[in-house]
Amino acid sequence: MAKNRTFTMLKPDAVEKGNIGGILEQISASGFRIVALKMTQMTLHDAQTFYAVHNERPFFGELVEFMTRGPIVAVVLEKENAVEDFRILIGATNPAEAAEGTIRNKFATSIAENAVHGSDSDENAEIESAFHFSGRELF
Ligand code: FUP
Repeated sequence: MAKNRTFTMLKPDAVEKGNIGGILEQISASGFRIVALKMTQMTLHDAQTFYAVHNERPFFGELVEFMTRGPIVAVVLEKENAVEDFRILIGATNPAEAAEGTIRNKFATSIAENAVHGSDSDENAEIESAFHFSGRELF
């Protein structure tokens, strides 16, 4: 199977709790290669744009507030079957439903503060990667 890419963010809750190292360690140990990585803080406009697909949902305001309250770590990852395998590695959106040993099971506290993002398709991985990184930042 060909290698492909996915995009993740370690969210403000994960950064606040000092979990950057623990999460990146689990990602690397699971066979993902880091293609790009940066610590940054999303503006209100950034978060509204990144999550535009959810703008009619009741949780949109809280989501945008949460995602802008502190720095995040944006990462592009490469692996065979990257998108699907990364979704398995992070577990269900709600950590109460996330399988034992998944990143959200270990590091998330609620459906809103769920530690990590993971792209849900190859197409969105490309869009989300381009949102945070220029071509020269991808290695
Ligand atoms: P996921 O793809 O697992 O990140 O989940 P979604 O795309 O469905 O949701 C995106 C983000 O919206 C979640 F990471 C957290 C937030 N969210 C809520 O705060 N409440 C909900 O009921 C659903 C999602």
